[in-house]
Amino acid sequence: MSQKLKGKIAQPKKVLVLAILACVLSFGTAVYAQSAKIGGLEIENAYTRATVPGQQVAGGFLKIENKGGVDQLISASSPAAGEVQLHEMAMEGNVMKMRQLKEIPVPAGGAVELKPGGLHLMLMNIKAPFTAGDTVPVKLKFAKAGEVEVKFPVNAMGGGAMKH
Ligand SMILES: [Cu+2]
Repeated sequence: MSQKLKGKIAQPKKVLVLAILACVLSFGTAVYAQSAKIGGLEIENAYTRATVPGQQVAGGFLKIENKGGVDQLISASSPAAGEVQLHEMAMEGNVMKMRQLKEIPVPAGGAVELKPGGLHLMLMNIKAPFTAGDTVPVKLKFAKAGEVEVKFPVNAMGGGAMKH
């Protein structure tokens, strides 16, 4: 990923995190369980985005912190989607392209962030539109730590999330 692209992404991401935080605070605790733990792994700031009718795919974003040894995210699934793929978005020349990955490495004692414009989950063939305020359960499978279900809050599209 080019430095130029990184710079562009950094700012909106901060705003988005604040928007999610605002949602969590105003809606209480139970519904917006956006973090989870398994073994030495901590999943944080998981979210997806509202879709429009007819939209077949949605991105899933999260941060994985690893206090243990090296691991790999090897698959994901959700009852809300026909299939969940591991994707990477990167510039090829001046064209933004997505490609499917077999696994996403989680470095020992480090972290990996799935975020717009980079690594992400791709929820394919979603069964019903995602509505802001809903949550989408996604099961993540790690090579060593095993499986964990994370509830992804659905963020409003664009600036809509800010109204909370
Ligand atoms: Cu994708």
